[in-house]
Amino acid sequence: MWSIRMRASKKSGVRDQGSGVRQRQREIHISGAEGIYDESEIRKACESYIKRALTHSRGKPDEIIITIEKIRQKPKTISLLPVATLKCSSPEKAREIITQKLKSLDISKKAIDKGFAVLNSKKTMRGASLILLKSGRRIEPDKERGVRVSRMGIEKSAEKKLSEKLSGAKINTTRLRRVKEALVLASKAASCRDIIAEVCISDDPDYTTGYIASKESGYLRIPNIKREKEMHGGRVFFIRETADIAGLISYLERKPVIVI
Ligand code: PML
Repeated sequence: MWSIRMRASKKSGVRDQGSGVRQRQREIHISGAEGIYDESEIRKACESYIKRALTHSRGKPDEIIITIEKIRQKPKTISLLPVATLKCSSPEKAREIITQKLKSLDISKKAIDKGFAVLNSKKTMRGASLILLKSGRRIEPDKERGVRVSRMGIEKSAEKKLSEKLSGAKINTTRLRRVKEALVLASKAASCRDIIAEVCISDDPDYTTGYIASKESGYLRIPNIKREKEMHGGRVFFIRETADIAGLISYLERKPVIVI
């Protein structure tokens, strides 16, 4: 089996007033995606990732990186979180729902406020922020990049069953792929003992449904979590204070996991 990962970005340059020479460049995240595939699927998966990178509503990238890597370790098998879609009419209401859920999981106000600051920031990260659930301290080693949840996929028959279930729940075909990918990612994260909850807002300006996920309540989709055309978004994990941080990051980034 092979892990295929794509990330697309563009540089924003700041020019020196006098010389016109580019001084400082910031990488702006455009799009990212990944999965675990059989060798026979590599070409098709790459074509689809390239198309996705070139047609993203966050703009045109000037760099697309595709990594195709053979998985040597036996993947850990996990199950999917249960999915439900909540009723929510505005970002303000979404914030109330999320705050209440996070408080019920014993996550402090300080940590919740830190989470929303990351999710509402204009500086979107390509990975996730890790926030300690009491102190609210951010512990991801690189605050611009964050931690990317990686090396996860879904077994074919499980994917077919999931597609049928989501279609039956009136999630239309244009959303299906996105929901499946986010659900697989959230299920990998929730399988980690020290992750108590996750909140995600898409950084896609055309996509306004987000979610909160936890082992206790599953994957709860939240419509209208942001307004259309807003560019902010991201992903935050609330972490147990006593977590083995290096072990947690290594699990999220490197451990191959397959949903069955
Ligand atoms: C993203 O890929 O932009 C994040 C999607 C989060 C929400 C997916 C859903 O509708 O459940």
